[in-house]
Parts: sequence; C-alpha cells; structure tokens
Amino acid sequence: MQKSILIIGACGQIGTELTLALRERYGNDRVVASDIREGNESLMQSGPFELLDATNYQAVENIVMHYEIEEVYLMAAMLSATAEKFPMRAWDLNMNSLFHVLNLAKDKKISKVFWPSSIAVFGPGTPKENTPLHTIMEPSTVYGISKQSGESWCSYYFKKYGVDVRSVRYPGLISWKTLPGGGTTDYAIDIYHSALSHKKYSCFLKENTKLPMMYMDDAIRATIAIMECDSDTILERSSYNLAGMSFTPAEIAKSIQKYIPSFEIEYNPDFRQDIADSWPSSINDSEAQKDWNWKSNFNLEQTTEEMLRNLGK
Ligand code: AKB
Repeated sequence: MQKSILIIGACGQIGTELTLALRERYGNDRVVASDIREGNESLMQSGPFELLDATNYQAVENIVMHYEIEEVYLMAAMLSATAEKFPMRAWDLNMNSLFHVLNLAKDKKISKVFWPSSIAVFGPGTPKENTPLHTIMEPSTVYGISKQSGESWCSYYFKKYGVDVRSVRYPGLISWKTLPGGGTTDYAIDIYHSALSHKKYSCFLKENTKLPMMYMDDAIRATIAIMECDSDTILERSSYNLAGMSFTPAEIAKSIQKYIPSFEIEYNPDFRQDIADSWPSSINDSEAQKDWNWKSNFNLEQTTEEMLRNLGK
C-alpha cells in the first residue's frame, strides 16, 4: 500500500504545486492537503482537504491519526517581509508548527518530516558569493532567526530522538500557478505579471541587488528528491543549501525585454532592500549535489520563457 502524506500549508505558493506533484506521484487519495484557508480549484478538487491551524497541536494530531499519516511536509510559514511587521505572530507560527510536527515524529506518530529553511538564515556577516552550507549566519530578520533556530531544532531532534527530518534552504522561488505572499524575493514574480499587464514595473529593490533564485519546478523536484532518499544518504540534518540561479532586478528586466521590448522598470526601494542586502548573492550547494545528486535545471532565460508563456495564456 502507498504511504499517506499530509501537507500543512498546502494552499501557499510552494504547497499548491507540491501537493499536486505528490498526488500525481503517490495517488490523489494518499495526499491530504491542509491549510488555514481554502486554496485553488485544482488543489481543492483533486484530493482530500482539511482546514487546519498549524499552531494547534491537537488539530494537527487529529488529522495525522485520522488519515494514518506517515509523512508530513510542513510548508506553513510567515515569510520575511510580513514577519518584520508581525514578529510575535511570525515566531509563534514558524516555531510552534515545527515543534508540533517534530514532537509527533518523536512520539512515533509519523515517520518522516520535511521542513523548509531559507537563505534568510544568513546575515550581513555571511560571505556573499558562493555562500557555503556551514558559515557565519547571524540572521537579521525575524523570519531568518526563526529559520536558523528551526534548523538547530531539526538537528537536535535527529540526534537526540532519531527523528527523520529533512530540510533544504530555499532561495527565492519563481512560479506562475500560485502567487507568493509576504516575501522579499516576490518581486521576481510580480515583475512578470506587471510586464504582461502594464508593460512596466516599479521594483521595491535596487537595480543591482543580486539574490539567489530558483524556478518552482526545480524546487519541487529537490523537495521530493530529498524525501525519497535513503535516510543514511542525508548527512546534513539541519538543512542543505540549494542553488538555482542568481540575478539582479536589472537582469530579469533585460530578460523580459527580449520578449516585450517596450517593457520598462523603475526602482523605488523600500524596507525590503535592507532584508535583501543582508542575504547572499549566490549559494554553494555542493553537499546536496554530493549527498543526494541534486542539480538544478532552470536558468534565468528558461525561467523568463516559461513564466511569460504560461502567464500569457
Ligand atoms: C522570502 O523572500 O521571504 C522567501 C525566502 C527567501 O525564504 N522567498
């Protein structure tokens, strides 16, 4: 019999595509989607869905027991820009949801956990280019502090209780199926929507702010790959660096102008500039390549082609 999987935060940017990919792989009925709100039609109609507040331990446990869940993907989180506005709510959601899932695994109610970390674990003192997995972190955002602490807790639960938890540090993720919300890298999605609808975009980051990014297909592939590996190939139990591409707002604008020559961009940096300035420009993911054969497929040109083609339909 196929295993049963629960996705918490299934209606968000990553959760939506991850749920659909897992349903295709393991069967619609085996993949339970849950979120605090309802999601898009394809997600709601393709398999089981439960309304769930990830900060409520009892509610999470009830769903795990009811569906005899073996694996949990915990995708619910408050992202960097929103977390700066609501620090306590962000801490509550990002940390307590993780503890609930780790404790379910510690008590053997589930057997495997995926928890996403982020490039936000890094801070202003981190080497900017080709940032290694183990380096100075010192995050300067609420979101980054929650992700860095979460990584340490994952590693602790693995060492102390044998919890099989796996994690990657996502860069900014670019997708066309579901809009992101509350992130600093969200500009790299908004720009495609604006290019198609208005032929111009006002960017909240400066033109030369280079950040690590990844196309969603690569992110979903990495997530499923790390979860399907044999446990003993996962040598890093805090979180793995994951690299796709790196570009600046000026470079993404130029790639759009190849398809929409009249597209114009202007720069009006806001509070998110400080967040972006504290993050690396490019990531070294050699451990993921070595331990579980990770390799990204999409560069900026391919991403722009995919985004404009799909959003333009
Ligand atoms: C954000 O911008 O907050 C996220 C992230 C890099 O984790 N996309």
